Amino acid sequence: MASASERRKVVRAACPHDCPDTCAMLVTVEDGRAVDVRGDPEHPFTRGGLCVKVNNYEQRVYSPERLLYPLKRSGPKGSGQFERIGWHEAMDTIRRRWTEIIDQFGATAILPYSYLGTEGILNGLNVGDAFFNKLGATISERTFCDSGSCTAYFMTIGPSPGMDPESFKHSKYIILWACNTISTNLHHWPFIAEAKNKGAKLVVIDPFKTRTAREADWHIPIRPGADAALALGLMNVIIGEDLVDHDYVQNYTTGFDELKERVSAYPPEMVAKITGIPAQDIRTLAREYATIQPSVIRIGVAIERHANGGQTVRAAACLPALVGAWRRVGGGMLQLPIWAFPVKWENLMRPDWIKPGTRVLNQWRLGPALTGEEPLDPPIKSLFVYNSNPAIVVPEQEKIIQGLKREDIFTVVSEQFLTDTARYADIVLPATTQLEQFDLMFSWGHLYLSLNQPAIAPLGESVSNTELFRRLARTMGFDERQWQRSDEEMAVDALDWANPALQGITMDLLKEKGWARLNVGTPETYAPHANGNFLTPSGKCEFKASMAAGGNFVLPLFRQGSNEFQAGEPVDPLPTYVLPNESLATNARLAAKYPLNIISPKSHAFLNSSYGNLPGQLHHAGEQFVLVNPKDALARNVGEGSPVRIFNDRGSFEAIAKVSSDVMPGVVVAPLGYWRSLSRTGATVNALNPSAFADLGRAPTFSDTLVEVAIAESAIAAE
Ligand SMILES: Nc1nc2c(c(=O)[nH]1)N[C@H]1C(S)=C(S)[C@@H](COP(=O)(O)OP(=O)(O)OC[C@H]3O[C@@H](n4cnc5c(=O)[nH]c(N)nc54)[C@H](O)[C@@H]3O)O[C@H]1N2
Ligand SMILES: Nc1nc2c(c(=O)[nH]1)N[C@H]1C(S)=C(S)[C@@H](COP(=O)(O)OP(=O)(O)OC[C@H]3O[C@@H](n4cnc5c(=O)[nH]c(N)nc54)[C@H](O)[C@@H]3O)O[C@H]1N2
Ligand SMILES: [Mo]
Repeated sequence: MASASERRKVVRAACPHDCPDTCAMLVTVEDGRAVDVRGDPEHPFTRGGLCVKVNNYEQRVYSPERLLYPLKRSGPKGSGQFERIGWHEAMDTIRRRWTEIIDQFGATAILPYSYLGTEGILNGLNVGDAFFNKLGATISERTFCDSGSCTAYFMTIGPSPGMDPESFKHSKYIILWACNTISTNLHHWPFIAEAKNKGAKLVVIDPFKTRTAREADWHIPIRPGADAALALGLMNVIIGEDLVDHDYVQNYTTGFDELKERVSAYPPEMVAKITGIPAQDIRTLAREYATIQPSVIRIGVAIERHANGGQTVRAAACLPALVGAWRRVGGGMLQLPIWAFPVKWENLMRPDWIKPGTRVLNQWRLGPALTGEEPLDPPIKSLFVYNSNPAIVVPEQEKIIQGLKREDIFTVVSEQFLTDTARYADIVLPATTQLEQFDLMFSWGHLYLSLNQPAIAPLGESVSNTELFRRLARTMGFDERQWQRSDEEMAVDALDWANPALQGITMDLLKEKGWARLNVGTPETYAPHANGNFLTPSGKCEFKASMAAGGNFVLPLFRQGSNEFQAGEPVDPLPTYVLPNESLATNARLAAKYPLNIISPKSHAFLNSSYGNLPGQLHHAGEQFVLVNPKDALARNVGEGSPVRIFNDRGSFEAIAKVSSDVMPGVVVAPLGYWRSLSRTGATVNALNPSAFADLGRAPTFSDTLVEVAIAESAIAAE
């Protein structure tokens, strides 16, 4: 008989989600079944906490809705009718269909589509790249998240981790800019709260009074997309009132004189008109930010989501150098500390296998690409989706659904659940959850490397993504070493173990402890740019960006190693403000028809669209809703709880109105993540969003969307 310790064990794991926190988890397993998932109290950043999504992760794992076997479609696309098949038949069908397509149209007729359903280094962003590069498929340019911000940040500061998130406890002035920390980066909050308790001032800049904004000393509502104007206005005051750290600027920056001239065009009175923030508040914010040191700016991902998103990050990234905030621990800027992790991305992606001239398709264009609206030669004949749910997270939702319905597109989806995308698949392949797989985890919100060890055996016939691509490679006759390695061998190959950041960290240590802090100094000492050392071409913080001369670009990480600058897309080398694509000033006719600006931030209870089908999180989130300011509600006869239709020329969806002055007039808020199949009219917020690119890094423009709100017809009919 097995002893009690054999029957019951605690396994060290790490949260798989695309979230900055990458929590250390402890999984209790009894008789091969995970009975409890909790945070590891010893982890210095996540400190034993999880969140409303992952507290009961075992319910996700054992959900009766989990996909456990390969399926083939047995009804019309989208009907959700499938029948169980074996892996052999699934792989055989894929091989047959792909071979036909490749013979007739060439391999670029196959479009892989993925993002960060799991964030693991092995099973995450790049897990399929080597396979699809070998196959010669179209390259998916994945600019889902922070791509514009990264381009801008690289141009200004370079691939620096920036400030240690834990050093926020030493900050005296904290600006959370388009970032809802308490919902989207919860484990960072205690460090901010500690600073606040020691007297630091917390400022939140957001059109909407979020959970985080409620806790701030000062919430500054701003019109969506106006942030660059604010940053330029702050610099106007800082330079005009001589609050500049001249010594820092002289030694560690480039382009001050040009910046000075540029910002002279943004006096507070003018910026007030653009942003909706009173001129006096702009002056106060500039003075406090410049003089209360160390000050820090934390930018959220949402800051990039409009026509001017990249230049907004450029402008914000100039501020800390201008006032010398980088000099002290607790000062500077936090974007993504991911750049501290020495991952050998090329080893995962194998860009060396990309055939010259292979077509690249940006992921925001999925709808037009599938419907044929975007002329493609060859057209897309097969779609292979893993780690993503494009039917919900990608704009122009109606076009995506139309495209997914096409009988002539062979669609395969690897998933844990029958998502709104998977419903349209010809073949569905079951994927493991984090408790059933091995992975190594970076973080984009702290400086700890984690190891996720499998706690239980895969459920049903589900397989990890690494195993999925081993099987596909075998099916297609690829026999390179790439697919003959075990997960652990892959992990060894995935990191640059000789890099100083990994000094003292070994696989054995990770196995024993679960995680290790990168060797980059401590939160008490880490001040990466106290003496400049920026990672730009000049080694300085480039107010005037030398990289702008090459044009717009997307980081190699998001487009698999080919980092050509995009000729013909000139970039202003100085931070600048340009009008949103959709606004009164840019298109008065559009604004007359659709006067409200919709924003679609993250839901507190979902993780993008993950958990949007699970009862606990659905209960927490409530029915799909839209927040409307009382003035806008009154003008439309909309009351609290009214069913409303939110619409523009691209589409519409229905939701329950919540009337609240938490949102500024002229703006409505509809959180991301609700499922179409569980919504009132089979549509969610991305039915309204455009697939237009922002100015840098081909980032999305979710916050640059005009709509109108009206009482839903169903509600009128019921009266
Ligand atoms: N609970 C939860 N946590 C998550 C996620 C989730 O879905 N749910 N998703 C994860 C992922 S993938 C990401 S990228 C991060 C994102 O996390 P955040 O960076 O916090 O992004 P959002 O929640 O989308 O938006 C943050 C805030 O920006 C505001 N905002 C929108 N447009 C503008 C604008 O133009 N200007 C300004 N100043 N503010 C604006 C919104 O009102 C919102 O409150 O969260 C991660 N964590
Ligand atoms: N309107 C609007 N749209 C947005 C955003 C917004 O704020 N507003 N945010 C954007 C941002 S920042 C992001 S990051 C994207 C996120 O977009 P996605 O990365 O597509 O995020 P999810 O919706 O969570 O879909 C991930 C899917 O992967 C599945 N999955 C999880 N683990 C595995 C695995 O191991 N294997 C396989 N095969 N599948 C797995 C999950 O079940 C889930 O269905 O959305 C973007 N879209
Ligand atoms: Mo994201």
